[in-house]
Amino acid sequence: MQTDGAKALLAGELAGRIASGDRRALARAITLVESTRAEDREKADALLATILLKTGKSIRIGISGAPGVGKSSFIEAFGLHAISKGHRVAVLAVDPSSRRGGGSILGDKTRMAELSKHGGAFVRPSPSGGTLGGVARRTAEAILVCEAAGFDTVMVETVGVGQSETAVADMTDLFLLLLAPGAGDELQGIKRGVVELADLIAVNKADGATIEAAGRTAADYANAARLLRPPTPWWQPRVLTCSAITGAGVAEIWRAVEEFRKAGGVQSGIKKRRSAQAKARLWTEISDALMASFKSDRAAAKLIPALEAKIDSGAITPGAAARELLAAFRGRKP
Ligand SMILES: Nc1nc2c(ncn2[C@@H]2O[C@H](COP(=O)(O)OP(=O)(O)OP(=O)(O)O)[C@@H](O)[C@H]2O)c(=O)[nH]1
Ligand SMILES: [Mg+2]
Repeated sequence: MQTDGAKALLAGELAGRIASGDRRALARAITLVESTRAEDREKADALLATILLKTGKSIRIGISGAPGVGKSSFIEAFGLHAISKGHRVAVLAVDPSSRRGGGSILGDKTRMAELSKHGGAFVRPSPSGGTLGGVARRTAEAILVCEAAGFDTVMVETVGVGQSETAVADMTDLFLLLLAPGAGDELQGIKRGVVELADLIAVNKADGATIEAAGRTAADYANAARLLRPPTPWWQPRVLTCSAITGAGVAEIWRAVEEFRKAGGVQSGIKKRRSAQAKARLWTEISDALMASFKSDRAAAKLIPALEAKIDSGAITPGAAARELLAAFRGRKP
């Protein structure tokens, strides 16, 4: 059993190596936060506590869309464009589906061939196994680790097959929905409500034989988007077209991201979003572990306001706060 001092020392060393740009340390740290072993969890919490003040400075972009719409190809083009503008790009994937044979991960690797090799990028395939909630929490923490490593742009790809879009929208600043030309959202397998989550909608494959269909699809969605209530009062969702293959429209989407970031900085719009997300995650942590009995425990309930305040001020992760509450709860049991 390691003492707290020894754990802090190890966390400090790993944090230092991450900050200095050590790729292997970054990969190791993400493996640590993804681990479900209790002893790794302690080390991960120590690491996250050490790096927390260095996190939060990136733009977090969630990218979703039906299978085959071109998410990975788009991220390759989009990520390379961002790098050409001087940014450093980390890509994380969330894949809660049962496709664990390695197929999609392998596919993503080959489709992001150039980005994966680029010195300004870090591409991490999805953690395998576990519930969506578990995968989502680990990805949220992996975002923090990437930020501590100096990545100023973090993209989270998820395949739109259920609740995963919501999970990704709940851990990012900007939710970008990719669509294919032609079909309406039901036909594309987009669940009701997902379009309403989007800050940006991009109709991909605006090239070759599908260029006109892409334009029509974008116009249809732009009309629909005007009728929707925007997810936030400070940003009106936009609909654009692009081609991951020719690169058309990619620069415009990046510009829209920059404008979103600017708008979200005014009156702390993005900060408020993150604050709401962090509080939501705190509660997911608790309910996953001990929902029913925990909710009736007064000793734990008393600690909640102070911990939420600490999350707000950036002093603690939602995960670490949840474990503190559970410890207080367990302390009351015989
Ligand atoms: N014409 C055209 N084809 C594209 C474009 N983007 C992607 N594709 C093709 O569409 C197919 C799927 O692309 P992916 O990037 O793997 O799509 P994905 O959404 O990541 O797929 P999953 O991860 O399996 O859900 C591939 O054959 C791509 O070459 C595009 O802009 N134009
Ligand atoms: Mg993909």
